[in-house]
Formats: sequence, C-alpha cells, structure tokens
Amino acid sequence: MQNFSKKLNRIADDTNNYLRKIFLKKKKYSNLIKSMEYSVFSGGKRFRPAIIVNTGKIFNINYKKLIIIGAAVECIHSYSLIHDDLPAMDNDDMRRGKLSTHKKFNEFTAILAGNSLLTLAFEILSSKNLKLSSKVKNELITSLATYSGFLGLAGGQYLDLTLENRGISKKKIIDIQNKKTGKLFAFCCEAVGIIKEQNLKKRKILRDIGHDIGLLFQIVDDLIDFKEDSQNVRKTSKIYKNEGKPTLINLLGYKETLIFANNLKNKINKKIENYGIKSDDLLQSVEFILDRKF
Ligand code: GRG
Repeated sequence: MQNFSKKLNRIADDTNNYLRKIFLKKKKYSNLIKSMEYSVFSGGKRFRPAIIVNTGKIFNINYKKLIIIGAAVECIHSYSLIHDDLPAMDNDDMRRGKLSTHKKFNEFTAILAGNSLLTLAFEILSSKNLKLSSKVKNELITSLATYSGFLGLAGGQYLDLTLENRGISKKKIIDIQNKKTGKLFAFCCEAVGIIKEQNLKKRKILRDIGHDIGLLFQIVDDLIDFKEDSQNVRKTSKIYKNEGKPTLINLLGYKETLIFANNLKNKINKKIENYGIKSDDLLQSVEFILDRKF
C-alpha cells in the first residue's frame, strides 16, 4: 500500500501542476480566480484523477492525456463542493479543515466561482493541449456534461435535498448516491473507453465499474462521517450531522452497511480482474477506498 500511496501522490501532484498552470495564465483576467484557486487547491485527495489514470493504464493510454481529463473532473468536483456548502444546500462553514468558499469570500463569489469551475472543465476538455480527435473530445464533453447535470450530480443533489427526512427505500438511496457521486466516477472509467473508441457494450462495462466505485466511495464516506459524528456526539452531545439524510447507514445501520460495502467491493474486483495484470493499480484503488480514514 505504501508504494501505491506514492503513486497516488504522484497523480495528485501532476493534476495540481496542470491546474496551477491554467490558473497562472488566467489570473490577470479576473479576481474571481482567487476564490476558484482557493477551492481547487485546498487539499483534495485527487482520487478521481487516480481512477482515470489507473483505468487508462489497463489500455496503455498516454499519461498526460489522462491527467488533463482528471484536471477537468477535479474542476467539476470542486464546483460541486463549493455549491454543496452554501447556506441554501448543506450550509457548511468548513471544508477540508478550512473555511468553505462562501465563508472565506462571500456567497455571490462562491456561486460564481462554482459556475466558473464548471465551465472551466469543458474549456480544459476542448483545449488544444488535449491531443485527441475532435470526435473523441466531443464524446468526452457530452458524457461529462450529461453526468454533471440533472441526470447526474445536480439531479442527485436535488433528490438528496428534497428527500431529506423522508423514509425512503434502499433502491432510492442507491439511486441518489449513484447520481450524486457515482456518475463522476462512471465518467472517470468510461472516458478511457471513449478514448479507445470502444463500442457501446465495452464502454458500458467500464461505466458500470465506475458507477460501483463511486457508490462504494460514497458509502465509505458516510461510514467515516458516522464514526466521526458518533465521537463528536459523545463528546459534545450535538446531533448527528447526517441525521435525516438519505444514507444507507440511516436505513440499515453501521454493521449492515459495512457488509454491503464489502460485498460491493468484491463485485467490483471480480469485474476489474477480467482485465488482467494491468488492472492491478485499479484494484488497489478499490482497496484504498475501503482502507481510507478520510
Ligand atoms: C451539483 C451542487 C452540486 C452538488 C452535487 C458532489 C455533491 C453533489 C455534493 C458534495 C458533497 C458530498 C458529500 C458529495 C459526495 C461525494 C463525496 C464523497 C465528496 C467528497 O469527495 P472527496 O473525498 O473530497 O474526494 P476531496 O476533499 O478529497 O476532494
């Protein structure tokens, strides 16, 4: 795992360096960049770019191309976190141990920084630095746009906020989490199939793996939150942060959710193993999700 952590760090550094170059070039044009930079460089793990790189490895795809696509995905991810923290949504003052963007700046700046990061993602994918055919770029853009919008991230967030505090089924919870978190991971794996110009059937296999990785990531995130919250509740008698939220833990309890996560991991691994020896780093990424503490 130590060796694998080094690999993850390298991917994170390369993603950060690519994004830094973009921000450096654009800095002189707008002060809004400061709030975008604040959010993008506040210590994210860059786990989505790692999934792109490790899926790309199976098919021998050029590393730089994968890093550029990962940088675009991180812009979408940062946008979603900025907006999620706003008072109209989750109303969080802190993110990654620092003030959330609207607390550091103000609400209108945070909204506009989020919007600009969303559009920057598509600037990155359409840029001439990404050496892919127009057809492939077009498909990458269509796919990322679809998965970010009402059928994906935004749609999942809408359901999450709308259905808070209502008794909902396991199927519905999984649907919300697939949209809110799974779709961006689905893109990370499917992007590789798009670059390889695979047929729809093969692309779907990668997309489904990504979806399940995203679902696992979200469930583990909820498990981590639950553990942290339980400690805080014991110390401060505050209410649970995720009380009333549509999560599997709230429906099934901690132990059952852990079993569900382990079964899901085994299902994902079986699918990935079909790709042979080159899928080793992707398999380790899945292990990393369950082992992670933050
Ligand atoms: C479209 C506004 C909008 C929101 C979409 C993504 C999202 C829905 C909300 C963000 C809050 C949240 C808990 C999302 C679930 C995905 C998730 C586990 C985010 C945290 O991702 P990490 O751990 O974050 O990769 P870092 O800080 O490492 O980048």
